[in-house]
Amino acid sequence: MTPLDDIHDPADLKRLPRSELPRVADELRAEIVRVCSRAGGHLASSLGAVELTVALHWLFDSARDRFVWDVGHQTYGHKILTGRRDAMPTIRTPGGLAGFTTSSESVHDALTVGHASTSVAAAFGMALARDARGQDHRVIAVIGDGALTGGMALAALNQIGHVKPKMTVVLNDNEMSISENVGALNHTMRQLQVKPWVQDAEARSKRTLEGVYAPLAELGSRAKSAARRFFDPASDNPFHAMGLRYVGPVDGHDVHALAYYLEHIDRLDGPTMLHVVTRKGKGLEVAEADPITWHGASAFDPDRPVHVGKGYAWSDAFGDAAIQLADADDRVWVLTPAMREGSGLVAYSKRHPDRYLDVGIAEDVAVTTAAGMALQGLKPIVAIYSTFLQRGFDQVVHDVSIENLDVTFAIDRAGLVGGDGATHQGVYDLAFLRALPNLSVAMPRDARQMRAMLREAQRLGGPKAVRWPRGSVDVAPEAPVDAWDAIEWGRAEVLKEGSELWLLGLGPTVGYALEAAGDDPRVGVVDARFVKPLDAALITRLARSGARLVTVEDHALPGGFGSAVAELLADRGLAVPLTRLGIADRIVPHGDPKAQHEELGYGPRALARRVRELLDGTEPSGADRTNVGVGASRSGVATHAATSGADDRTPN
Ligand code: HTL
Ligand code: MG
Repeated sequence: MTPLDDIHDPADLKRLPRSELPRVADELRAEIVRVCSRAGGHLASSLGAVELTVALHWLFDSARDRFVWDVGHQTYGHKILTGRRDAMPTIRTPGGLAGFTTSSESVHDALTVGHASTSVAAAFGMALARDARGQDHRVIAVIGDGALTGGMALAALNQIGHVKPKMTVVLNDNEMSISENVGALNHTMRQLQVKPWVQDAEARSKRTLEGVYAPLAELGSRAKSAARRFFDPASDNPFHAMGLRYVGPVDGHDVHALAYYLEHIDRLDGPTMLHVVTRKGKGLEVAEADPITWHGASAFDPDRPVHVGKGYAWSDAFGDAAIQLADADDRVWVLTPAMREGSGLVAYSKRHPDRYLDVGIAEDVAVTTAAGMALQGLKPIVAIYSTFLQRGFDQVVHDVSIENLDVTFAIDRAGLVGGDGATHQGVYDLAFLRALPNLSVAMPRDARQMRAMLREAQRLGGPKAVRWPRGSVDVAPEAPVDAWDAIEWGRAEVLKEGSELWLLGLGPTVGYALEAAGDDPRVGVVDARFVKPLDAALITRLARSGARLVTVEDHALPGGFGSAVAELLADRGLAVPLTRLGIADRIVPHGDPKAQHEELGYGPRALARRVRELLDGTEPSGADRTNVGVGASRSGVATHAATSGADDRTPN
């Protein structure tokens, strides 16, 4: 029987004596490794936050106090301690626990989250609401050093330091984002860490042990001077300069020290930042040695942990294409908002370190920096996930589209993304990009087409977006840029002729359409390739033939590819039967994308059924058939069965 076996609720933890906390932490760490070895997941971040998690839950009450975890990917320990231990093996799998904190999953999850840098503003709002409503609960944001590079986090701190509500911001500083953290503040945090307090780790933890609960005045003189440094309001401290009380740095793996300082801070008024130094991957040798690889793990053998590679992905195809584009033209730059690995840019960053820029978790900065570069004659490529481009939308409108600048957006993870779930689905970019003047949007169906589109985007200039899904792709045969396929911008491709019904696919749904069409001579298949500009001539010709049109997209229906086709038909007065398949107006939770495509009605099998119904006239007329029976239950958990492939479950 371990201490953890007796913890079914945080109240059980609170009953344990302080001396038991290190044992709980060790057991919690082992449990996280066990869970991730079977289910995969955000292993390294969760391991680094174990002591912090134990200290917070031992002291405070997450059902009432608000723990606001940034990103929510470091919360496996939090989930285990808050009654979800038995469900942990299902994490990130269809119908199982979400990978991030999710308010509908537990009263202990204050916020549904997945994108970085939101915790501080959300916690600020909660603190203001508490005060406005005369409540007295605690509000504690926990933000990583990576997430702190986001403008929203910094802007929120700036407000907190001005308004000064009582709240604690724990800065969990492990010197890592997914890759090495970047930015000037990152260097400043290193300097803060060099304080003697941190250098003298062993003596410190002994001292802290002796000093826990003792009021500061009762501490020995050495501890007192250390404590003075600790609460040092030095004006060169950036957080103090923003109006927060700064405490730290504290060894984030010393659970007694954490409990001591958290409790002490709790007695103070106003906002306090507690700077906690942790090690990403703490306690699992391979993860400590290589926290980048182990940021997100697939299932592994806990006795011999080896990271399983993913094969050749769309991101790799992009990275290879980017290298060649930059080889061929020294005006090419690639910018990433903290997603070097996920965007396939490791090799590029080594090959062209002087034309590579990681701006931190700051998508807005990536887009507007690219705009500045383009204004001055460079040809920047912004490599960005669809879901994170949402953070840079205004910048795309205001700084790129209006100026009609030569910025190429290389949009990864377009479509449903699997285990990361609702917060990370890349299913809105067509809708928000399609509205923008000057900007056009393409989606390839294979790696050759992808690189052809990227080259053409750069050659034509202007704002151009090329988007592709998560997952594996064929390897395009190596060829110099000049020998890449030609592609006519805005031209769709007829892949199969048909007489009665045309399936118009985009990216991955082109393959679905071909599969569903089989060799039925009545069913034609078009690879649309461009959502903007649409191939109006081709679509008009198909519409005039009297055949039914069916658009198929892995994207939200409102504003998506099908909407673009519907607008074209309406604008040209073409009254033709049109069926739009895609994601209706709903949130899609984590799951296996291929299974979800079927349930949403546009996977190959569902599509084949639908085509038969449409051709046979058995389609129920007038009924809204979009996405029947699919989607999230109130808990945000998928209702469908598990058929997931490991690849889609690997976290970002
Ligand atoms: N951009 C935005 C707006 N949100 C997210 N979540 C990402 C990108 C991708 N992302 C993560 S976790 C992470 C990034 C960049 C690194 C966070 O570093 P931090 O925490 O220092 O805050 P650490 O991992 O414990 O060191 C996910 O999508 C999960
Ligand atoms: Mg970090």
